[in-house]
Amino acid sequence: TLPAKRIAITGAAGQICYSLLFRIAKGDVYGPDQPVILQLLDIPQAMEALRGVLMELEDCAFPLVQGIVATDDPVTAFKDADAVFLVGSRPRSKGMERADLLAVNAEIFKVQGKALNEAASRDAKVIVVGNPANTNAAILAAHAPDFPAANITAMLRLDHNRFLSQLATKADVAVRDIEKAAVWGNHSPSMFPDWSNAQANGKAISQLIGDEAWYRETLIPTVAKRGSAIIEARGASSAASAANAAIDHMHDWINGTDGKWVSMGVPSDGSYGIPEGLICGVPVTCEGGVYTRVEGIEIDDFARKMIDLTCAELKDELDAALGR
Ligand code: NAX
Repeated sequence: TLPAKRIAITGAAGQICYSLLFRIAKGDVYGPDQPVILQLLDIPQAMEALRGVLMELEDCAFPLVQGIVATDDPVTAFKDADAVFLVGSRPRSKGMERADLLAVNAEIFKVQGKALNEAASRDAKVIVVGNPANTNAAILAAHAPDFPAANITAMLRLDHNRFLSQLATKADVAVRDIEKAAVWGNHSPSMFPDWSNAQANGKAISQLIGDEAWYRETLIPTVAKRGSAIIEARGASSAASAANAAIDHMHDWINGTDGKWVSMGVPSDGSYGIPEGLICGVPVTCEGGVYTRVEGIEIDDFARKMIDLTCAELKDELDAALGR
C-alpha cells in the first residue's frame, strides 16, 4: 500500500467539518487507494465536541484511515501535512464591528501561518475556507515566508459550483457539459460570475440562454446572495455544499481538471489588472498537482467594472485586517 497522506483540518468540531471529515476519510480527495492520516485542529473550548466527532469517525471504520490526531496546537496539527484545509475562523458575534472581526481573524491566521511555516511539508497544498477566506489566506501567506506562497489558496469553488448549477438549469444542459465558466474576485457578495466565455457542447451559454438581463439582474445576485438564502431557509449556513466545494477544489488541484476551467483564489501576479498581494478568484486549469491561471481572456467593459469592484473590496479588506 501507498504511504499515508497527512491531511490537516481546522475548525474540525464545526458544521462544515461534520461533512468534510467523513468524505475525506472515505477517499474523496486522494482517491480510493490512498490511505490518510487526519490531523484535526480546533480551539480548547471545542475539544469535548471534537472528541464526539472522533468517536463517530472511529465508528465508521473507514478502511483508508490510518490514524487520527485531535489537538488544539496548530504546529501539531500541521506537522508534515500534505494537504491543509483551514476551515476554522471566528464568526461575527453580536455587536462586533467589521474591523474587529477582521482583526480577530488576522490574529488567528497569523498564528496558523507561523505554524504552517514551521511544520508543514513544503509541497503541502493549502485551502482557506474560513471567512474572510481570501484575506485570511493573504495573512497566512505573509506569516509563512519559507512556505511556497503559490500553495496557499482560498475557496471560490462554492461560488463557482453555484454558478454552474444556475447556468445548467437555465440553459437546460448538464453541469458536466459546461466549460469555461469563471468566478473572479473575493468570496463575498461582490464576486463576479463571468459567463462571457462559458460554453456547453461547443455553443456559447450566453447564446443558449439569450437573456443578458437575466444574467445581470437575476443570475449574478442569486449567486451573490445564495449564502444568505440558505441561512434564511435552513436556519444555519451552508455546510454540506461548502464541504463539497472544498473537496472539489483540493481534488482537482491534486488530480487535474483535464483542461476544464475551475475557479480558485490564488496569489495575484498582476495579470488582468488585479493588484499584486491579493489572493483573488480567477479561472485556472490544474495538471500534475499544479494550477495554472488561464491566460489571454478578453475582458469586456462590464467584466472590467465587476472585477475592479471586487478587487477594490479585497484590497480594502486586507488593508483593514493589517490595520493599514
Ligand atoms: P462553525 O462555527 O460551525 O465551525 C467553526 C469551527 O472553527 C468551530 O468548531 C470553532 O471552534 C473552530 N475555530 C475557531 N477558531 C479556531 C482556530 N483559531 N483554530 C481552529 N479552529 C477554530 O462554522 P462552519 O459552518 O463550519 O464554517 C466555517 C467557516 O467557513 C466560517 O468562517 C464560514 O464563514 C466559512 N465559509 C466559507 C465559505 C467559502 O465559500 N469560502 C462557504 C461556507 C462558509 O460560510
